[in-house]
Amino acid sequence: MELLQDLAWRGIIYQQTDEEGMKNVLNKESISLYCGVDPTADSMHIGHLLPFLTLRRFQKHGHRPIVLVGGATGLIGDPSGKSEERKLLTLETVQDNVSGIKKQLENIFTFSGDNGAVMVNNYDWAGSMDIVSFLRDIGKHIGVNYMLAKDTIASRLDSGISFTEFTYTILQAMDFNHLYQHHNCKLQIGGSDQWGNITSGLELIRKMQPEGSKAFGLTIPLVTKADGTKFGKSESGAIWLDPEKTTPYEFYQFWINTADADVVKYLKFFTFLSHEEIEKLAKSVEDEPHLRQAQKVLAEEMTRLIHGEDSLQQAIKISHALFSGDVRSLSAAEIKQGFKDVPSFEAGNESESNLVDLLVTAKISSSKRQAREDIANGAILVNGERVTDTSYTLEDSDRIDGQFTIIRRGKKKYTLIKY
Ligand code: 545
Repeated sequence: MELLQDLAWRGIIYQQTDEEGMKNVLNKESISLYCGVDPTADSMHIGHLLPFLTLRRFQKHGHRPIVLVGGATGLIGDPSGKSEERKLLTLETVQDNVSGIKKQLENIFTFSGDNGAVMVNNYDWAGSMDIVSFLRDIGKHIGVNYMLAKDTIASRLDSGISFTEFTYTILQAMDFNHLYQHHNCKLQIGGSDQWGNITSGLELIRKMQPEGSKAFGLTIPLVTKADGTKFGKSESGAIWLDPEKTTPYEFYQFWINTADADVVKYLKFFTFLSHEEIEKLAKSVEDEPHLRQAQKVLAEEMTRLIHGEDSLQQAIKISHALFSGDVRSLSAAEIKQGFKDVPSFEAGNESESNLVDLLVTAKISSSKRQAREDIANGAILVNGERVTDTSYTLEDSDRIDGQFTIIRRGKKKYTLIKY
């Protein structure tokens, strides 16, 4: 199926500058296209992912993706979607962030082969530009009226916007013009908040490039949830791509917990499954929602894409162990991931300890009497096994990998004992 038809089927196109023109170009040639990200954080989260996955769809159809990291624009700050002036980041912070984000993007693309992806940093051309050249060669082509009409600028005129942020859109325009000229880049894509910046680029290309030059812009819709809450957040905050910030297990769980009302849309947006596969899963959501087949496939595809096969298998293993209660099969590393948000207790290093005492000091049971009652009632599980002996003492063999004992009280209340 044609690329643009596929994108439309998936609901990935929000706005396009020239639909017919774009179609004609894609029908006859392989193009280069780009999407940028500013290193304003040390990791991307899943809210940033969609435009880059869309670049990859173009790559699968033979086009060349250019991934731009905004080493220069990150020092300025995009006013798009922000109701207040941003705080400037230091040069050092931005540089640190650049390396983290580059690594994440490198995982998503293939950089070798005929249409291998290219990574660029706008600091390489914008960082050393002098102010006189900027004002003479670039600024002269962009009308202030034109800029004031942009939503992202107009919406800030009352609350205030510095000249720095006001100028941001010209920097992004310069990038598009630079990539057009040096990489024959004909298309920029981005989230719907990037429309103003993308069209600034087209304006600059029109003014600076030879007559007949033609480039395009395409934006992607904001990902929404059927229940109206914000996409991409769990109770513990954003879902980051960095496994240190969001473990692969948490990442997997996030997708597993997708509502039936959203799951087909996310399969279309985020996965590279075929239409037939997605339609089959859609039917399964209708006919046998309790199986959560679509959620499982979504979680698998996404975790494999971002964290790789090994981390996916670990995430599945942790999920099964937590579901069945058979936590003994987990390694210390898996326990660390799976029990990240579970209350924990640092035990002293004595080699044996009385279970009743431990239940009280770790605040699992409210008193010794309660602890004995809990044990006798069969409410206490040590590493997944019920202990009903009130005189039980924990031994070295109760420490998984010498590091952890998992105590469960009742159906779900886990406490992680750390040594
Ligand atoms: C800079 C120079 C260019 C082209 C693009 C840019 C970046 C662009 C921008 N994009 C957003 C962004 O967020 C911060 C991420 C922190 C790790 O600000 N001006 O950098 C987001 N973008 C992805 C999508 C977006 C957008 O990275 O486009 O819409 C979110 O979905 O907000 O020459």
